[in-house]
Amino acid sequence: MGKEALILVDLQADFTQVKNGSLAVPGTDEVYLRLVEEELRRAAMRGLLIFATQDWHPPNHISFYTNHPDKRAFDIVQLEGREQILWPPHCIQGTEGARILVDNNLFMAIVKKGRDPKYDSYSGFRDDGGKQTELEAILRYHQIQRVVIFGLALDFCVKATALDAKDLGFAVTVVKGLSKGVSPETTLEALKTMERAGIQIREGIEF
Ligand code: VGL
Ligand code: ZN
Repeated sequence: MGKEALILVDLQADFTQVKNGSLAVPGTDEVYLRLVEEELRRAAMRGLLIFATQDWHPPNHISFYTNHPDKRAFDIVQLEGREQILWPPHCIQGTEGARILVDNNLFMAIVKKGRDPKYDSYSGFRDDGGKQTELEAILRYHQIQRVVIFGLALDFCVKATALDAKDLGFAVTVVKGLSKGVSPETTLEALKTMERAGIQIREGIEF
């Protein structure tokens, strides 16, 4: 079946209800967090490699509505021809809100994204300006052929990371039961888009 790795996407305080995050995703309660950590521990015990992505924005990041005069949270603007949703400030580098909420030692690497103030980066592989992170190189180094992806948010960063992984030639599974979306409509759309792209959608991790 080829070598497999897990990628946990953006399980950070600002995206969770437990920590009263600025961009809390529905369903991110204590039960969800415990379930994810338990599954990660099981995977680690079986020797699977686990990676994490971490949204890591400077305070002047372009995706924050506060950096656009007269805009409000969730407004949509055009930036260099791309649609950009303006979010509440979140995951600011070196703050509580940016912390990953499970044991950080579970990860072989934590890949930070969204560090360039000028570009957003839903994908763990590259930002909207096309600049790559180190994630692909690390997976190739470990000869990974299949990635199992889950986390937050299913309709944004999980989706973008999964689609890029597929584009890069990895076999991709997204674990729906360990992911949460910002809204039901965009979550349904994301699941359809990913399925059409040849990504497997699973309820749980299969060992
Ligand atoms: C995300 C919105 C803004 C995510 C990151 O992790 O899905 N969503 N930045
Ligand atoms: Zn972000």
